[in-house]
Amino acid sequence: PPDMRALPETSAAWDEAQAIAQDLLRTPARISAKYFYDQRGCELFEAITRLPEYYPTRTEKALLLRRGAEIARSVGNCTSLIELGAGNCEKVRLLLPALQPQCFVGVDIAGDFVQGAVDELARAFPGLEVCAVEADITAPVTLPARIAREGRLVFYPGSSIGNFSPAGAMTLLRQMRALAGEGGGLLIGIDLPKATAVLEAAYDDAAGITAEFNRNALLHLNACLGSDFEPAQWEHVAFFNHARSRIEMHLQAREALQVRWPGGARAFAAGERIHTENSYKYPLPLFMQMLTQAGFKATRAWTDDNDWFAVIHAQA
Ligand code: AVI
Repeated sequence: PPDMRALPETSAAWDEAQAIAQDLLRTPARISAKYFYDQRGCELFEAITRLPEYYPTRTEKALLLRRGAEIARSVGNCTSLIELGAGNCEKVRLLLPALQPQCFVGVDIAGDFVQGAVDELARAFPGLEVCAVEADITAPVTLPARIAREGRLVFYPGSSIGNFSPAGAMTLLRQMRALAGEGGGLLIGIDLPKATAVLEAAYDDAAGITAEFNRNALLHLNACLGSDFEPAQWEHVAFFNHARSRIEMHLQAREALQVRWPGGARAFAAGERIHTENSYKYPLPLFMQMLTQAGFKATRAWTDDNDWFAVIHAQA
């Protein structure tokens, strides 16, 4: 029987549990991609970024380093650099020497974590003012009043924009345009379409880390919902959906099974799937159009020699 001690204790936790249950009861069932990122999930994602098959992180880092001077020239005056989903603030270290902003603002849903990271950044870059803002970047972000309106560069690396639906991505781009303000800009990393084998290997690595990352969402759900998912009963499935230009990740039931939680249950047939993530791969010209539609003006893009990944500067 489900463990009733796992019943949510606060009304926010109760609402969250309701939303999770609703998604599990859909056909096909789905889990919001945000459930990947509990403590273990963040560790697994870091391990993914170091996998030989997962090219985006190292390709983007190499681009930021190699093109730093050109990026800085394109950006011009940068008073404050504002990173969305800053996490450990690792990537911005590559940009700071070239951009030389007065101030760095790290925005992340994990407030304590990003505070620690910006403090460390301040030690590594004496003279740099730093500020941590705890916020969910999918809603409009408000910065402390002391962050100047002029000369803002919003930084959104990692091709995380690809994990939103195209409509969600447009909403986010418009919010970034508002945050950057008149005369500001956006520096964003996007993953590009490429050979299916390269894409699929990046999301189904030989060491099985991405599979573990995918299955870990079930353990996170057990913690939030009090459900009794058995990760071993689920197979990791990742493929490129050509028609929608996206990697899809699913969890597929290895056998007929039932999942229970306080107040609900769902039966899964053998082979039935739960959709856990999309990762859109926008062709560069299409993404440039999206930026224009979101209200950005001139855009400049840098890609690696394989044209696998792009870093784009768009003026607000
Ligand atoms: C965070 N995000 C950009 C990753 C991606 O590539 O879509 C998440 C990920 N999922 C599986 N591997 C990595």
